[in-house]
Amino acid sequence: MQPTRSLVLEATIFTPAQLAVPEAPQIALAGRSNVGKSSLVNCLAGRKQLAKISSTPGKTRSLNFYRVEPSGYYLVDLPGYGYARCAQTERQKWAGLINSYLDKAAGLRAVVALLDSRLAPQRLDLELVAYLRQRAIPILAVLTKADKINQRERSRRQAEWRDLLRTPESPILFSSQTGLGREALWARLDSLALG
Ligand SMILES: Nc1nc2c(ncn2[C@@H]2O[C@H](COP(=O)(O)OP(=O)(O)OP(=O)(O)O)[C@@H](O)[C@H]2O)c(=O)[nH]1
Ligand SMILES: [Mg+2]
Repeated sequence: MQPTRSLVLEATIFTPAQLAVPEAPQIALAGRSNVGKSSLVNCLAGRKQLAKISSTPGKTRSLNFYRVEPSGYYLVDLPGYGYARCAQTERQKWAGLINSYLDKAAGLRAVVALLDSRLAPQRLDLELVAYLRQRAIPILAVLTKADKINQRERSRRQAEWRDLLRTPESPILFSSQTGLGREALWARLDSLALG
């Protein structure tokens, strides 16, 4: 039987000054704006409105702490980066918030890198991977919006990312629309956070 889990939004943070990082294990979610991060959180939670979704990219400007019940670890939704129309000052604010989180997050076990399965690896994705590597943070790759592509494209994209990440493990194919990959992702999150 599949375990029941729920997500409880515990804190929403807009500035480094507001940031109090819990001691419990944490897994952060990162990805380009519009990649489907909020939809993935809602899909994991089995709730439509937990994380706000909009058709306007760059909606999530805050850092959101979701407590996983009953295990007690956290999923931390990092603000989407690289929104084209976002001003330089906004980008600096983004970097400031993320950096201060990563500096304080002693319990951080991994970052889930959300990658759009429809697109070839983007410059910003590669920058994220390089950044996490540099900080020696384990990466779990998840290919979003997999309902939009066929099986052949899925396999090709997985292989592409395996090569880029130099890991034997394939990225998880995920769709918030169909629930594809939901249980596989929960199992990986549990094992990274608790294992
Ligand atoms: N077909 C399909 N569309 C999706 C999926 N996930 C997200 N979308 C759509 O992609 C758009 C962006 O989704 P969000 O979940 O808001 O993306 P986000 O990464 O949180 O975006 P920001 O917070 O704005 O940076 C929305 O129009 C979603 O409906 C998916 O699995 N399949
Ligand atoms: Mg969002």
